[in-house]
Parts: sequence; structure tokens; C-alpha cells
Amino acid sequence: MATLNFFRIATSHKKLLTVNYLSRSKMKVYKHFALLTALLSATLLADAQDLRLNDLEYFERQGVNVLVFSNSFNGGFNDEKNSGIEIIHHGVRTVQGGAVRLNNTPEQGDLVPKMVSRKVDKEQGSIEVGMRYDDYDFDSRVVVTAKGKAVEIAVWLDKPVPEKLAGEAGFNLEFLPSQYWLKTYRVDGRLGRFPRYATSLTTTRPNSEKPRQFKGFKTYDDRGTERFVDPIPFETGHSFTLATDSPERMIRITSDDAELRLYDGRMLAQNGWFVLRSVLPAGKTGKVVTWTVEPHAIPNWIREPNIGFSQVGYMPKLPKVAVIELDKKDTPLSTASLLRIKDDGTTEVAYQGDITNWGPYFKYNYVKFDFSQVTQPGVYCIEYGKTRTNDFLIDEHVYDKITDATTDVWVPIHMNHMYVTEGYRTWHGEPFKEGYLQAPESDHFDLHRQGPTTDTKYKPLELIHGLNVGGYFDAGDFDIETGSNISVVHNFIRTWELFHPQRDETFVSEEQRYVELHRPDGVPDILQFIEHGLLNLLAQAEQIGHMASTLSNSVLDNYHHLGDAASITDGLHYDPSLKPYEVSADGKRSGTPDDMWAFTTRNPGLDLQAADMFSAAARVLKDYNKPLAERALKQAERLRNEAEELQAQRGNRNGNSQNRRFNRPARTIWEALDRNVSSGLQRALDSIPLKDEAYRQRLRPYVQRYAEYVDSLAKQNPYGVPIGLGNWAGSGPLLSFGTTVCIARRYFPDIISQEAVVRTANWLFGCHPYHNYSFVAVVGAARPKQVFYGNNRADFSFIPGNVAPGLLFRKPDHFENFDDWPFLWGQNEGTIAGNTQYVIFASALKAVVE
Ligand SMILES: [Ca+2]
Ligand SMILES: [Ca+2]
Ligand SMILES: [Ca+2]
Repeated sequence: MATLNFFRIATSHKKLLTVNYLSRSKMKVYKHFALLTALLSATLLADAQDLRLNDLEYFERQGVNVLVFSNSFNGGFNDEKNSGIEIIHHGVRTVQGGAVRLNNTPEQGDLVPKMVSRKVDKEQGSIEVGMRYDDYDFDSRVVVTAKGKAVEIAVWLDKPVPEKLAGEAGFNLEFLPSQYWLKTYRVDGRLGRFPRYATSLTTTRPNSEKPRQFKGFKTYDDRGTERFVDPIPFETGHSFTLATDSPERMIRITSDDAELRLYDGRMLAQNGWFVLRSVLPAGKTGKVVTWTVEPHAIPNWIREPNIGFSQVGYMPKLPKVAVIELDKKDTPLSTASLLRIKDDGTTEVAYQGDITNWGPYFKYNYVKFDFSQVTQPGVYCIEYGKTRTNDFLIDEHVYDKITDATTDVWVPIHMNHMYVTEGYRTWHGEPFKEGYLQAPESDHFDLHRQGPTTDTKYKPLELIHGLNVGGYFDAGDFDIETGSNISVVHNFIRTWELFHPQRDETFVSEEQRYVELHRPDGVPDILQFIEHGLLNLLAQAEQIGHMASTLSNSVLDNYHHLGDAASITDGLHYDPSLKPYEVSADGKRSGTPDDMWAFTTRNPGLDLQAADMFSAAARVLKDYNKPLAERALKQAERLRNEAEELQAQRGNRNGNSQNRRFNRPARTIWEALDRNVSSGLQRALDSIPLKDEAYRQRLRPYVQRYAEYVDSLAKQNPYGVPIGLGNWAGSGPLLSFGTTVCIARRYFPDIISQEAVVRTANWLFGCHPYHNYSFVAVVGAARPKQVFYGNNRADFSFIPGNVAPGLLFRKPDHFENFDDWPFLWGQNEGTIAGNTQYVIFASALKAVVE
């Protein structure tokens, strides 16, 4: 966010006082003195303000929210760094993970407690949460009670810690590294500074002492030592003040009955947080650990207004409305200004207009500033009170390049089984040279499963030839999700058929398994992208006989790989007759069980989805690559016949009807529209070029109904787009909405307004809650997000063209998108299906506004 002007005034009275007395005129001094007096007396009042339990069942005082299991741990990936006791400190969720945990620095894959009860006692001002570890038959309770400006956190045990967990179970609280590193702390009077880099001490201990991990998987490769790495605290004591140099992050934690130990979670995992913990005493029951936690509150803190606008800018003729997010204690101003930045660097007021009220939405209040009447091309910024935005363009060409980074950079970097290079830089070598093994019956850590039969001719762990070709890395990980890859090819086909983009900026040689960015090779890239996706999916159909559910990692310790995709596995065939880490004399096999697996349980619904895509791909590729088109057609027909037969046998024909929408007869399009116009309209619109005028007329009332839905969104939230409240932010439904609106506008401009068309783009490019950075690392944005959960996230970087899921909702009323911490996938991970969906949306937007 931009500079916190108000906060600066409110926090540095002393400094201001000195500077002002010395350097300003008497009048100014008087004004400042009056202001400071007002602030200081307000401060005294605010000091009397204690943490109280509010109606949303969290502890609140101005600038501080303490949440107690408003968000509980879910089994998805276990520790998602989004749960337990959390603190939202001056608007930023900097503390989470408060719970009884079994590790010094828990990571993804470590066990999390199940919340078995949550009792809110308004009278006492306390929340009690019951926690359980089924694996160890271990129950505990945490009681959080407001005590003045602090909360007391107490751990209660009705039975002692199980013997196996004695010395391991403790109460943990985690602090966001990017908000604490380089800040100072004080421990029992000693000073220190949070490290920017993970460099504290560790020890190793026998694996037998390691608390069990998720489903018995191991997050680490012990290289045959049979020992795991355990971090050692870098500070211990009874009284901690964190961020003594930073009022907005300062927090004091004390405990009389337990030692506090401070660990660096990044020692084990780049996404680790700073962890403060107290080990639970062995053999004791009752109140076993008590902490007092006091987050500092800046007196009368009011959050800086967040002026949402499009960082890509605005086309002159299109509507231009900024949405300004305000603290509920903030008083809305009556006007805002649009400033024009002239060629000599000075600014002038281009427009001053009224602020209109939208109203409250979750924890903030929203007003709008409409500057649509400014149409003169130029460089502008918005000024609202003391807050001034960065600059942006009003220009005819602002959308010209909005797909380029995604198609030229993000997509080719995610091509699997290829060497990918850009200028001097190699993004990755050729991954998975040893191919894929038949998955044995297994559960999986990335939500997959191999059933008791393989549904193939292969024995468990037998090599399935020919699968290491084509396909796209899923997202921030490197597996091939078949469903996603089918969507990807569909998305490229749709892009091609709707827009015929001839752009050629990528050299792709399937023969050389080589991709070079920014080197044209005479072939439109989209055709090569379709071909590359198709190659893997066809190999699945041909080699396995049907579609695999996924091609994924076999061991958890290489699933969280960060770095060159070619080094995830050793490239050698796994040979169980060799010892782990041993390589055969011919250098082709190893005893390291790192080969990827193909999960092959047959799903006729997925086969039908693939069959539809194969038919469409054959249509598109018939002139460009005839042999491949013929293979696709052959598999389409075979898979369709077999899948229909299988479904008939299994008697669940209707269960998968939804997968067949793409090629469905018109009769069912109307059915789909009658059922749900907002989800059915996109496919119906896609058919318009193939149909007659009567079809278009029949569609009209549905488009009218859709327009009513679009209008209703503007009443649901200030941004007028669908906002997801799930554990993964809502970019998928949002992009689908945006695309439908654009294409509906293309065919029915009298029904769908221009205002509706720009909403999704504006949201994606910066007009959204929390901050105003573009969720897309897009060319043209003045301020794109700086970190994403891509496969280079450990470098606090991103891959150009990525589209973040965006705004993550945390119950009960908080939205966020971290821009200094990439590791939360629900808000920062771009996926191959989502990003190719973005290519369609952005192409549709460009086409409709031209
Ligand atoms: Ca995945
Ligand atoms: Ca090309
Ligand atoms: Ca291998």
C-alpha cells in the first residue's frame, strides 16, 4: 500500500513537534500543536480502550484483531498457515498458527489438530477451543481471555501429554517473516534483530523420534541417515517484545510458567514462519502453559484509504470508476481529484468530482469516484485527501499488450518435458527423462488416489512407456493434472477459434525437446501450445488406454520441489534391486525411488472430457499437423464409445453429462440455460457463429436475464464482480464471468453495458480490496504484484504473465492478498488452467472494446 500519511502523523508526535518548532512559521506551529493536542488527548482516551470480544466472535480494539479459530485447520494440505489463533495487526494478518502443535517449526505435511469444540463466553470475554490429535489420542484445550490490552492464552490438559509426545507437543504461535525480518526484538532485556536469511542452528535426531506426518508420508529425504533435522531456537526467555522498532508490528509475549523459545521455520521449509513456542510439561494436567500476548495498537489508528483503480489504465471512451476502501472509523471526504501529470513533470487538476457512497462490505466501508468524463489521453493519478495513487494511463492502447506476458513467457515456461530457455537464462532443463511408473494402490498428498486395481495392463511400479512428452506443469507444482491439461487445450482451441491469434514469439521443437522464448519460428504459438498439450494427453490415451487422473510425484519430499524442474527426479530409472542413492554401472538406473507415477483409475467422465477435446483439437490441427489430428480423432471416437459403454454398465449416465456440454445438441443448451443462465451462457454464446439468426433471437431473453444477474452483483459488493469466499480465491469464476460478459456484449451490445465489460478487467488490474496492485503480472500495469506462488517463489519473484487467484477471504470478515509473502497458494498461485482462461478473457476484452 501507499505511504501511511495519517499513521505517520499519529505515531511520531515527538519528532514532528521538534521539526515543526524549528522550521515552520508560527501559524503552522500553532496548527500542528492544536492537531497534536487533539491527537494526544485522543490517545489518552484510546489507551482506555481494551480488547473486547465483538459480535463476530473475535477480540478487537482499534488496530488489533485477535481471532481464535475463526479459521480452523483443515486436512487439505495440513498446515496451510491460515488457521488457529491469528492476529490481524493494523490491517495485516501477521500472526497465525496459534495452537498445540507437535513440531518446533511445523510444515506442510505435519499433523494439525482437529478442532473438536469452540465455546464463546461473552460474559467472561473468552473463547475456549478443544483440539484433538486422533493419531495420538491426544486432547487439549486452549482458552483465550481478554485481559485489558492483552489476551491471556492458556493451555489446559485433562490428561497428561501422551508419553510419545512428551517434549514434542507445545503451544506455538507463528509470525510472518516478511513483516518481522530486519526488525529488532528484546528478550529478557537482551536485544536482537530478526534475520532476513535462515541461518540459525539445527540438530539431527533419529526418525523414530519424529512425530508422525500426514498419512505417514515424509516431507524430507534423509539420504539414508535415518535422522531428521530439528531446528534449535535462536532465542529463549520469558519475556519477548517483537518489533521494538516498529509500532505497527510491536507485540509483547510473556510467560511466567513456561519458557518461550523462538525458532526460524525457514530452516526446514522456505514457507516457514518465525515460531514462538512453549513445550507442554510432561506428566501434568490442568492449566499447563500460560502466555500473555499484547499486540501494540497505534493510538487512534485509521487504515490508509485503499484507492482501487486499474493499474493498466483506461481507454478514453470507457467508464472509469475508482472504488475507495475506507476504515469504518474514517469519515468519507466529499470529493476526489484526478491529477494530470504534464510533460514537464508538474501536475494539474484535470477533474474534481463528487465521492458517492456505496456502503459497508465486510469490515470496511466503500465509496466511489467516477472520472469517466476525462477522455484526454495522458498520464494521471488520483488524489483522495492525503492519499495519492501512483500514475496510470488514459489511452486508446492500454489493453494492447495484456495477453503478451502470459502467452510469450508464462505458458512456454510451464511446458513439461522440454528444455526452456530465454536469452541467457535457462528456466528449466528437460524434466522426468526416466518417464512415469504405474502407480501402486495408494493414497496421495496432492488429493489423488490410486484404487485397488490399476485398470491397465501394467503392474504396479512398471514403466509406462511414452508418457514423458508434452503437457503443462499444473501450477506452482510440476505434476500433470489431466483435467486441468484438458481444460488448457480447450482454452487454447477456444482462443484460436474465436480470435485466430497469429502471434509467433516462441520457438518450439518437439523433436529437440527445446523451447526458446522470444525466438519466432514461423508457427503461431497457440497452435504449438495446443499441440504440446495434446501430445501428453494423447500419449495417456494411447499408452494407458484411457486418461490418467494425474501424473504426479511419488514421494512427498520431492513434491515441494523449488528450483529447476529437471532436478526433481534423478532422470534414471528406479531399480529396486539397487540400494537407495546407488547408481547402476551403466549409469541408467538408480535405487532412488523418485520416479513419477501415473494414477490410472479409470474415470469415464474424464475420458469423455478428453474425447470432446480430442475432436476439437483434430478440427484445429488438421492443416497444421495432420498425423496428430488423425491420432486425436481416432482416440476421440474410441474413448467416447468405450466411456459411454462403461457408463451404461455403471448405470450413471447422467452423472457426467456436464462434461459433454461442448459438443451437445442445442436442445440441452436451452436446458442448461434454464437451469442456470450464468453458468450456461458461455457455451451458448460460443455457438452463435455456427448458428442462424433464429438461434440468436432465442438466446436474447437469456442474455437479458444474465444482464439482471450482472446488475445484481453491483448491489452485492462494491466491485460488481463475483467475489469468492472459499479457501482458494475466486479467479476462476471471475474470469469465466468476465469472458461471458465480454462475449455477450459482442453479440448483444444493446443488453450488456460497457460498464459491465470493464469490471472484471479493473478488478484484475487493481480495483479490488486490500491493495491496488494488479493481480496479473501484465505488461502495461504500472504496479503489478511483485510476488506470486509460482515455482520460483523461493526467490520472492514471479513468472511474468501469472494471474493470482487474488483476494483470499479469511473468516469472519477479512480479505487479503500478500504482496511480500508469496507462499499462500490460495491467494498467490497461478494455475495453467486459470492462466489460459485469462488469455481467453483478455482476448475477448480486447476484441469487444475495439
Ligand atoms: Ca498439482
Ligand atoms: Ca512459434
Ligand atoms: Ca529416477
